[in-house]
Amino acid sequence: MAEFEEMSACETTLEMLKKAKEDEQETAFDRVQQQKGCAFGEAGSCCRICNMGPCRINPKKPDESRGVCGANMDTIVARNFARMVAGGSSAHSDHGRAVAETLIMAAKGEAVDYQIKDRIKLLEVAADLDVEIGDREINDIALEVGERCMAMFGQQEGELAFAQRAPEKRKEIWRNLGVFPRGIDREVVELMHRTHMGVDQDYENILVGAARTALSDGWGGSMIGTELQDIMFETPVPIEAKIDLGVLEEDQVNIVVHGHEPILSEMIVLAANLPEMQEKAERVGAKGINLAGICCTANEILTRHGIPVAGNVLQQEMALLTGAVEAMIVDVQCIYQGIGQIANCIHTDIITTSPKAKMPYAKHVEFHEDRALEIAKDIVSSAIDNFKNRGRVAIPDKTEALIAGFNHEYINYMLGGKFRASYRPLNDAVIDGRIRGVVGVVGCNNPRVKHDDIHVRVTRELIANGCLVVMTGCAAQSVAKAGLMLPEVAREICPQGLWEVCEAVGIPPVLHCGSCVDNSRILIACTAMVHEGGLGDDICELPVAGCAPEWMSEKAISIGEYFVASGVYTVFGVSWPTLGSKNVTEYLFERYNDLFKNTWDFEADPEKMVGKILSHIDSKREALGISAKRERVLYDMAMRRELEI
Ligand code: SF4
Ligand code: MSK
Repeated sequence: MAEFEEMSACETTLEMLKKAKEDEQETAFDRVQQQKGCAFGEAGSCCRICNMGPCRINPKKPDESRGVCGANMDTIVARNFARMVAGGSSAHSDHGRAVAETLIMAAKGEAVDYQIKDRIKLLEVAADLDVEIGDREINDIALEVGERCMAMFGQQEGELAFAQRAPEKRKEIWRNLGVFPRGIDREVVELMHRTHMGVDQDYENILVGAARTALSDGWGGSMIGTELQDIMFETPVPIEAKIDLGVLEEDQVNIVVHGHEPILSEMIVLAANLPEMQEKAERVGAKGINLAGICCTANEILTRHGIPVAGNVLQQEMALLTGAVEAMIVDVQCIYQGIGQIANCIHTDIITTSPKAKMPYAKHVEFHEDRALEIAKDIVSSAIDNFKNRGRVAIPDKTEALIAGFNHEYINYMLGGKFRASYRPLNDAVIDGRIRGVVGVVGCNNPRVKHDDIHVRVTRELIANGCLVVMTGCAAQSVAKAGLMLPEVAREICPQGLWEVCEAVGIPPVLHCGSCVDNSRILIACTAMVHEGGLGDDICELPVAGCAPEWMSEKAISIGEYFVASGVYTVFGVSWPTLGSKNVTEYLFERYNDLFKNTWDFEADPEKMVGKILSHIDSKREALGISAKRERVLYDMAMRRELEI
């Protein structure tokens, strides 16, 4: 095992890596050894956007050469970075668009398997979009909300409606810089145009443009995804569940959903629970149907239904290697082509469902919202039929419990109560030093670093230093597997102030807030902290930070960029894609501060990453005049009433 131990901090992953070797199966952990990387690509200094190239500039001698067109290192690096933002933004936003389309179909009665489950959220969103409520039918309101959201994609002028939710000072910054996002598609298209051969060749201008596109993701596409998913599938509330490969069941039909859009996975949940499907499973000799998730679609059905999570992105191949998965149903994003190769050697069916995402060695069953449940039943039924084809099964005997499903609405409720919903107690706990700061730890796994290890080390260190941590994506799953998403962890690891807050409210010190599009929930929570008062007038003044210690996806770069442009200091690990250009890197790491009042940063070492985050948080506390630990004041009812006035 020794050679494997450097690859992952996750016990079940190590177990399956050993099995992969015995079975002569290849995984991402093997392929990363074969792919040694390229110095030009790593520095961001390789350009292949026109056929005069590819052109490469030596990062060690950046001034000695240029591309055939004359593009210098700064232009090439900035264009590559901006194109990552455009790619990430387009993925989140196309997800948001699919959700808006489904809401419209549901409201029109054309997708009868979907309903409006969270009416309160619908009315809140309607109010933000200036949709008339009055005594209109709920479906009429939903239709107009869906159409307004859909219009945000094609909007050509004006300011994106959801971005109006940001603090006033932040919006002024965006207006003054000319980066207030217009339409979502427009921003992505414009950034692709600007970074086309022979267009924008001023690296500063390219990087300001990248911020506008990223903002159209965070305050646009991703936020549409999150809000409309809550409306159709309910806003999550804390729920207990299990995580890790041990959630797969030897005596049941195992179906794993993987990808991102809950439009599909919600229907699989429904279909798998139908009595007719359970009976069919029993007829083939199984004790039932066991549904589990991988990656962000797992987070969606975890936070709404408590469906167990088999693992994060680097465990998709591990789940198949158990030999216990009858079907892995995928839609879009983060799906390794490698799963097809493994599935080709075992009984598992990989079922692709989106016309946008097909792959070799997979069955394609196209998903259509107007026949959603019928198609989901067909898929579940075919998985049951596949149970008889199982070979040898080896499921790791390990799961971990977690509490998931936190978000702005629940923070508001749990801290303030149903009738006095408020961020006041959170802000007060930050002001009096019981909570040192709030840190978002988000993003993917990347086999170039030890799987899960950096997430867990960074998060553990942050809570040990009094920070409340909010998490999404695969990062959240890493930390949940390590047992840090349980309330009792607070007293074991956190300083007294933080554990007292956690125990008083009954929350873990690490809050699972959902999937990648749900990073928009963190923007809303930061804005609510500003609006509550006492912590400055803008997000950049809050003692908060963001990090993605094991990132790999373009989506992570888009998320980081919209966090920074929204005023959140953000540190990435693994490696940084602009190091070929000193100017571009300085612009993002230093001069963004003049523009957005906070910056990007890079730090691969987990201890140093935590050090940077804590010193940033402490500097913000200092600037707010709250660096000295204050006396704890216990509010009585009279004081609470006074606060409400
Ligand atoms: Fe080379 Fe310029 Fe073409 Fe890029 S755009 S490949 S630097 S010639
Ligand atoms: S799924 S984007 S690996 S977090 Fe959202 Fe995980 Fe990263 Fe995909």
